[in-house]
Amino acid sequence: MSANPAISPIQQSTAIRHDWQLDEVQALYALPFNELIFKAQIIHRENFDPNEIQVSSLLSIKTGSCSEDCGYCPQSARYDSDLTPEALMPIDAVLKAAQQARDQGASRFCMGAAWRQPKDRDIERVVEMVQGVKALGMETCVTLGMLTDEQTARLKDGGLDYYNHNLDTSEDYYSEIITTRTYQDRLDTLARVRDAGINVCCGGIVGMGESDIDRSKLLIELANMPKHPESVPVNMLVQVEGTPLMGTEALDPLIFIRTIAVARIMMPNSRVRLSAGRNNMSDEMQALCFLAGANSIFYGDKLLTTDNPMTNHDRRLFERLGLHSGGSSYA
Ligand code: SAM
Ligand code: DTB
Ligand code: SF4
Repeated sequence: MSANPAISPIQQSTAIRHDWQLDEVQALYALPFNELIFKAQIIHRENFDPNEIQVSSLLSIKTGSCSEDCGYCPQSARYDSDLTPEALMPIDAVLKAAQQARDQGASRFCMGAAWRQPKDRDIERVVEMVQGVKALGMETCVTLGMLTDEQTARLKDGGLDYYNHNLDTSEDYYSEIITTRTYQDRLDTLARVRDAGINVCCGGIVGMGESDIDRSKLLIELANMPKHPESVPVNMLVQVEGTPLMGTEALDPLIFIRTIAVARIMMPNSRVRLSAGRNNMSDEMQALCFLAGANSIFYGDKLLTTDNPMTNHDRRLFERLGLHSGGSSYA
C-alpha cells in the first residue's frame, strides 16, 4: 500500500512547495480515505496544535444590489433572492457587532461588502471600521471586491490585517459561474494585496457542479501562488432560492472532507477554514473536517446573509470534541 510515493510517510515532512502538478493532486484525492486523512493529520500536527481552532465572525457591512453575476450569490442584483438590500452600515453599528462577536469568543472580525469594487470614499469609511475593530483587540479582515493599488495601500496604512478575495473555482470552470469579471482580475487583486503586505485570505467554493479536476486545479492555483494564502476558506455552496446555482446536485460530503485534507497537505502552514455550509453539515462531518486539517471556522449565527450554526451549538461541539479557540494564521 505504501509503495506509492504519494503516500510514503517519509515524504510527509515536506517543505513548503509551490510547484504542485495536477497528477500529484489527483493522486492525493484518489488515496484511500484513511490514508489521506492520516497524511493530512501528520502534516497538521507538524504545523499546528491539532485541538486549536481559529474563530472568525462575519458581518455584511453593505448588503445586496451588487452589479456582479456570481451564480452562487444571493447579493447579486440580477437574481430574485428575497434579500433586503442595505447601504453601508454606520460605524457604531459595526463596532457593536464586533464587540458582541469578541464577547462570544471570536478573535477575528471579517467585514464583507457586496461591491464589484469599492469607491475611494468607501475605503475611508472601511478604514475607520478597521481601526475601531482593532481597538477592540480583534484581528481585522475585509472583503470588498477588486482593489486598486491606492486603495490597497490605504487599507494597509489603516492597519488592516487580512483581505479576503476568493478564486472561487478553477480558471476553466470560472466562466460557468461568473462572467462580469475575469479570473485574472481576481489574481491581480490578490497580487496587490500580497505586495502591499496584507495577509491574504483566499479560497473557493465546492459543490457548484465542478469536476474533480476543477477542485484540484483550484487548490493548485492557491498552493502555487508565490506565497500560500495565510487563510484558505473552503466553502460548501450554500444554495439560495433565486440564484442560478439553486438545485445543483449536492457534492458527496466525503469529497468535501477530502478537499480539506488535500488543502492541508498542499498548504501545511495555512489556516484551512471550514467555511460556508456548516449549517447543512452534521457534527460528525465537521469533526471529520477538523481531523482532515481544518483549523478555522466562521462563528456566529449568520455568515453574510445566510444562516450559520448557532453559537451555543458550536460551543457545545467544541466541548464535545475537546477543541479550543485561539491562534492567528501568521504565528
Ligand atoms: N463582493 C465581494 C467579492 O465578491 O469579492 C466580497 C463579498 S463575496 C459575498 C465573498 C465570497 O463569499 C465570495 O467570493 C464567495 O466565495 C463567497 N460566497 C458568496 N455566496 C456564497 C454561497 N452561496 N455559498 C458559498 N460561498 C459563497
Ligand atoms: C468566504 O470564503 N466565505 C464567507 C467570507 N469568505 C466572506 C462568505 C460566505 C457567504 C455565504 C453566503 C451568504 O451568507 O451570503
Ligand atoms: Fe457581488 Fe461579491 Fe456576491 Fe459576486 S460574490 S455577486 S461580487 S457580493
